[in-house]
Amino acid sequence: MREVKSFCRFCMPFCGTKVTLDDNDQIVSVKGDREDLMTSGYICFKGVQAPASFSAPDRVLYPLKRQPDGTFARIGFEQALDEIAAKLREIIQQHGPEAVGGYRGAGSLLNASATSMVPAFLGAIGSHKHFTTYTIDQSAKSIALGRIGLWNAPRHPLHDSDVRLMFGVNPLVSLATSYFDMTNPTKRMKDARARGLKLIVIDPRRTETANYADVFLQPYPGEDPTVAAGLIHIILREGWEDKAFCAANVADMDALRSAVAPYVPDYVAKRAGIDADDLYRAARLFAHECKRGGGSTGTGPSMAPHSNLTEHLVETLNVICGRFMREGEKVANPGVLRPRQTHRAQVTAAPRWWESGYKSRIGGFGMLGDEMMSGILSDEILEPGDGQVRALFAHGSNLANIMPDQRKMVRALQSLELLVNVDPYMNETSRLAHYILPTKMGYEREDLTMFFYESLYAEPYARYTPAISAPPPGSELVDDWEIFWGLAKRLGLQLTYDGVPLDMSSQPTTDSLLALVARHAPVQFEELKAMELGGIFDVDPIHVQAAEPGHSDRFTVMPADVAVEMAQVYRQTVSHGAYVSHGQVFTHRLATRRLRDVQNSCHRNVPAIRQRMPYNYAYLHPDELAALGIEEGDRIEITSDAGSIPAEVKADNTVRPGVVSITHGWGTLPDETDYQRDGSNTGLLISTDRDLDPINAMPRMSAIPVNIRPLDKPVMPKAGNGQQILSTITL
Ligand SMILES: Nc1nc2c(c(=O)[nH]1)N[C@H]1C(S)=C(S)[C@@H](COP(=O)(O)OP(=O)(O)OC[C@H]3O[C@@H](n4cnc5c(=O)[nH]c(N)nc54)[C@H](O)[C@@H]3O)O[C@H]1N2
Ligand SMILES: Nc1nc2c(c(=O)[nH]1)N[C@H]1C(S)=C(S)[C@@H](COP(=O)(O)OP(=O)(O)OC[C@H]3O[C@@H](n4cnc5c(=O)[nH]c(N)nc54)[C@H](O)[C@@H]3O)O[C@H]1N2
Ligand code: SF4
Ligand SMILES: [Mo]
Repeated sequence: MREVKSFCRFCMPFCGTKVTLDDNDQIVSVKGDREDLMTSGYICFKGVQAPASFSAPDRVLYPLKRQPDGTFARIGFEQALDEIAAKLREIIQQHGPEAVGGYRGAGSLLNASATSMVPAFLGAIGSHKHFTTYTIDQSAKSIALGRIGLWNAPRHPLHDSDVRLMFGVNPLVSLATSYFDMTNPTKRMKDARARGLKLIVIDPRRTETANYADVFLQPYPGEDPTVAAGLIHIILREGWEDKAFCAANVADMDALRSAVAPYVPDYVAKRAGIDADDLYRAARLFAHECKRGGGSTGTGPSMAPHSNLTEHLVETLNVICGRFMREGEKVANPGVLRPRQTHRAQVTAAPRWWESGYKSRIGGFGMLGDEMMSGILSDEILEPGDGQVRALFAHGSNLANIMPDQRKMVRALQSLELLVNVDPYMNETSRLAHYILPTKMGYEREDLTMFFYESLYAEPYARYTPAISAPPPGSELVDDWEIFWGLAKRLGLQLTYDGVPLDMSSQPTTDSLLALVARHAPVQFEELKAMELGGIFDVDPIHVQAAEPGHSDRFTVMPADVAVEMAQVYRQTVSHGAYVSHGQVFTHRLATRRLRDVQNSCHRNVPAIRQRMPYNYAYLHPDELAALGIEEGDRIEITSDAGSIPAEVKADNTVRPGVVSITHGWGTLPDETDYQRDGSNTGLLISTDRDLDPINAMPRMSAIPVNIRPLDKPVMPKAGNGQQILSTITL
C-alpha cells in the first residue's frame, strides 16, 4: 500500500486528492488533499467513491464489437481501428466528408490530452459535423457576447467584488460557473461573505447558494427575461447606471430605455411571481450600493425559453453598470497554459459569428466557433439527403441518455451505419454502438488541469499529474487520443492538434501531447511535471492597457432582433397554473437542477451513491403534495406536450409551489426503462421538432409546462434484461 497525490477528473474543479493504491496499483481509497493549492482538502462523495467507479461492474475492459444478434464480442484494438477506418473510407467515398460526425461530452472536455482530437480529426476529414454539449448547455453566453460585443479585459475577480448576482446557477452544488469560484466553493463563499460580499440569487428553488443571499427572488421558472428587464428598468429609471462608462462605450442606450420601458416593477412582479419591493432591493443593491462584481447565469435560465434574451439582459446589466476591469488594473489570472493576451479597456463590436460562414442543412443554423448546434443532431442523422450524418463518434458523451428528445436521439443513433462510442462504460450509448472503444480513466492517465477553462481559476494555476494507478487487471485500454490518431494514420490524414501539425509517422505519447498543450507555459514542461502540486504562476503580471487611440467600437445593448424578442415576451399572456403549450394546458413548470452525488448520467453505477439516491426524485413543495392528495414516496406521472415520465415524490420546502424540480441523466433506453431500477429520463419531456431557439437551436429544457398526476399504483418492475449491466447494480 502507498499513498500518492493527484487530482480527481470527474468534474471541473479537479480537486487535489491523496490516493491510496494497493500493490497492484489499484485504487483503494481517495481523500481530499489539504495541501492542494486550489481546493485545500475539499472533496465530494463522488470523488471519494472513485474506487467503486474505477472497478464498477459495467466498466468495459477491452474493445467490443456488436454482433448481428445484438450481443457484443471482444475485438483487438488494432483490428477494431482497421475495421472502423475501412468503414469510414467507404462512407466518405460514397457520401463525402460531411457524412462523418463527432460529439464531445464531459468525458472528452475533462481530458487535456484528448479533447482536441475530435475537432482535429473532423477538420482533417473536412467535415463540419462537430458537436459538443455546449449547445445544449450555456451557449447563450456566446450569443449574448456575439450580439452585445466583448470587453477586451476580464470581469472583476471574486476576491475583489462587492456583489454577485446569480440567475439560476448553484455553484455550491455544481462547482461550475463561469463567474464565481469552482474550487472549494463553500469555503470561498464563506470567506467572501465574511469579507462583505453581497449576494443576490434568483432561482425557483431556495438553493444551497441562495442560503447565503442578501436578496433572494424566487420566481416561476422561465421568467428570467422579465426579471432581468425589470432590474434594468429600475436601474435606468433611478439613474444608477455607470453614466460615464455608458457614454464612452454603449451605442444604443435610448433603444435599451424604450425596450425596457414597459417592464415596470408591478408587471414584472405579477408575471414572475415575486415581490416588487424585493426586485427594487435587488436592483438597488446591485447597481447603487455596490460597484464591483456582476451578474451571471447558469443552466436554469440557459435551458428555459428565451435563453438568449435572458443572457443578453444579464450581460446588459454588467455593461450598463460598467462591471469590467479598467485601464491600469492588474489581471488576477492571465492564464498559464494558454498564450498570454494583451488586455485593453475597449470594446470589440458585436461579432455575430453565426451570421457568416457555414449554415446547417437542417434549419440553416450557423456555427459557434467550429461547432454545430446539438439541437439538430438527431435530424442531421435522420434526415436523408446530401450531408446526412452516417457515421458518428461519441467521445465521452452518453448521448443516448443526456440528449433532449431522448426517443428521437435513440432512433437516430440506431439508424447510423457506424456508431463508435469512446467511453469507459457500458452505458446507454454503448449499448447502441457498433464499436465500444473503452479508455483509461482519470487516475490511470497523465493529465493537465484543463487548459481551455483555466481562466475560471481565481489565480494563474496549472498542474500536471502522472498516471498514478493501473487500469484493471486483464484489461486492454488505451488513452483516448490513440483512437483518433490511429484512425487518422490509417486514413492518411494529417492532424492539426491545438494548432500544431502532428507527426503522423511516429505515434506520439500522452506526455508529448501534453507538452504541446503546455507549450505557452512560463516554465518548461519538465519543470511543470516536477512540481507535485503544480503552481500558481504569478510571473510578469499583466495590467489592463488603455484603449487603442481612435478605437471607436461600442456595445450594442438593444439590437433590433433583441428588441423584437423583448416585445414578443411582453405580449405573452401567462397565467400561472394554466400554461398553454402547443394547444394543451398545463398546471406546473418543470425546473432542471443538479444533484451533488451524480454528474449528469455518471456515478449511477456506484452502490454507495445509489443507496443515497436510488432514482431521480421529483422535488415538490409540501403544499403541492397536500393539494395533489399525495405523500412523500408516492409516484406521480409528469406529462409535457412531448411525453410522460414517472417519478417518486420528495417533499422539499425549498422548491417554489407551482414548480417540479427534477434532474436529468437517469432512466435508461426509453423502451427498457423501469423506474424502480433506473429512474426516469427528463429528455422524454422535450421535443427537438419545435421550440428550438432560432440562433443556437437551444431546446426547451427547463421551465417546461407539465401536468402532474398521482399514479394509482407503483410502477411494477419489468423482468430484468441480462444485457443491461446497469441493472446489476443493487439499489
Ligand atoms: N454535482 C454535480 N455537479 C455538476 C453537474 C452534475 O450533474 N452534478 N453537472 C455539470 C454540468 S454539465 C453543468 S453545465 C453545470 C451546471 O451548473 P449550474 O448551472 O449551477 O447547475 P444547477 O446546479 O442545476 O443550477 C441551476 C439552477 O437553476 C435553477 N433553475 C431551473 N430553471 C430555472 C429558470 O427558469 N430560471 C432560473 N432563474 N433558475 C432556474 C435550478 O433550480 C437550479 O438551482 O454543473 C456541472 N456540475
Ligand atoms: N433534460 C436535460 N438534459 C440535459 C441537461 C439538463 O439539465 N436537462 N443538461 C445538459 C448538459 S449541461 C450537459 S453538459 C449534458 C451532459 O452530457 P454528457 O457530457 O454526455 O454527460 P455525462 O453523463 O457527464 O457523460 C460523460 C461521459 O463521459 C464518460 N467518461 C468519463 N471519463 C471519460 C474518459 O476519460 N474518456 C472518455 N472517453 N469518456 C469518459 C462517462 O462514462 C460518460 O459516459 O447533458 C445535457 N442534458
Ligand atoms: S467536486 Fe468531486 S467529482 Fe468534482 S473534481 Fe472534486 S472530488 Fe472530483
Ligand atoms: Mo453542462
